Amino acid sequence: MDKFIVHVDMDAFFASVEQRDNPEYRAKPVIVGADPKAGNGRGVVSTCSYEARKFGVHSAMPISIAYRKCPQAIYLPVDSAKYARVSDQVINILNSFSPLVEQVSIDEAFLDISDTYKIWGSAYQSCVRIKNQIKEKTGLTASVGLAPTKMAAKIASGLRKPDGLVEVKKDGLLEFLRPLDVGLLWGVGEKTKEILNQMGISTIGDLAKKSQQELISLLGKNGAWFWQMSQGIDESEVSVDHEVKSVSNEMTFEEDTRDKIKIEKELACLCELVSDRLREDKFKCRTITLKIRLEGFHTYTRAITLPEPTNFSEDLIRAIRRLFENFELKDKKVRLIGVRASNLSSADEEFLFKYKDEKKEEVHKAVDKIRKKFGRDYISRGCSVEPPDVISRD
Ligand code: TTP
Ligand code: MG
Repeated sequence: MDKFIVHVDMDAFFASVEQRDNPEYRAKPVIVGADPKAGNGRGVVSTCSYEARKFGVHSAMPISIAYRKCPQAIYLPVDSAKYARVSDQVINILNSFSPLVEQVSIDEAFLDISDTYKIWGSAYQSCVRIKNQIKEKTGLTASVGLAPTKMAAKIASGLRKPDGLVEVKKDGLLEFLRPLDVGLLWGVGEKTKEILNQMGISTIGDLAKKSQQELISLLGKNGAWFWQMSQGIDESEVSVDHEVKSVSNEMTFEEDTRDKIKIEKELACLCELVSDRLREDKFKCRTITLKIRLEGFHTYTRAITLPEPTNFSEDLIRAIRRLFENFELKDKKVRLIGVRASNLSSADEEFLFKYKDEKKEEVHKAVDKIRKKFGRDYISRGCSVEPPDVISRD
């Protein structure tokens, strides 16, 4: 049976919601993110309207640079609760087109409409309907890609933004992929792209001409995967239970700092936040990652994998301390720090023959109860006195 996969991506999502709600912002450059403080602000752009993109502003750009490029823009703070409500509305609409909907971010989802498209005539017509319903019910535009594979659908939705609809037919899949930049393939990051470019491979078509063996010897086991992708082979399914893969929190210092005690204290706070969230969602983690952004914007990550899964803050703190101690600051100041817990497993599973620290569990349960009742600042660990100002979580 032929597969019809749809990828939906809302256009300039946060900024479009703001333009919808404030007609005076429409057709103007709107930048949603940190406060620019007349060019001295810290933090980054979350997103911006297409009008602002013309000035070279984009997501994740430091807000101070965005201000330099487009001082006349309308700067707005992130209203996460509002965007989450709109996101739920969009997902509800998508659920009415197929039971197989996989939300991949706040404004993006895959649908498998292979079994349901006939209700609306054709797969293409189903996509037209999806776009129309989103427009009618939320007042916003979405870009949609329709293809026989997830990867092609995702690429297709990005090609004619905003308000795009691109269909890739099964027998046109290779032709569609051939001229595209090789960097669009899933898993090809900047480094791999550079290696490939050096070999004279700049398009997916160039890659498709190589043999699988050649790519494996060049890129290791990933080579096989890239080869498959370049041949249009992508059997990944739209998975309904989208798993949470990691829990993380990060914060930016008001002022760059090289004060190690201060940094360690904030790291401990972040570990507490992450471990609270793990326990709340009934997860344990094995891998803990430290993220450090230094002045000048170089960002580094260091990870450690523990022998046993945990969601105790003290285990996270111990691991992060070790990573931080071994990280050479080289006298540079730190701008941002983050803690990520990944390699998650369910905390509900009974590890029958494994070590289980019941005393610790009791303490953590008690702390969770107190925090639920009186707020999370009511009780904290000695090494993390002030909770940090958290700027992002995922
Ligand atoms: P995207 O879909 O990547 O971007 P977008 O919807 O703003 O624009 P596009 O038309 O290109 O799809 O991200 C969705 C939302 O997620 C975006 O509106 C804001 C938020 N976001 C961040 O907060 N930080 C980021 O670095 C990115 C990429 C997105
Ligand atoms: Mg989007």
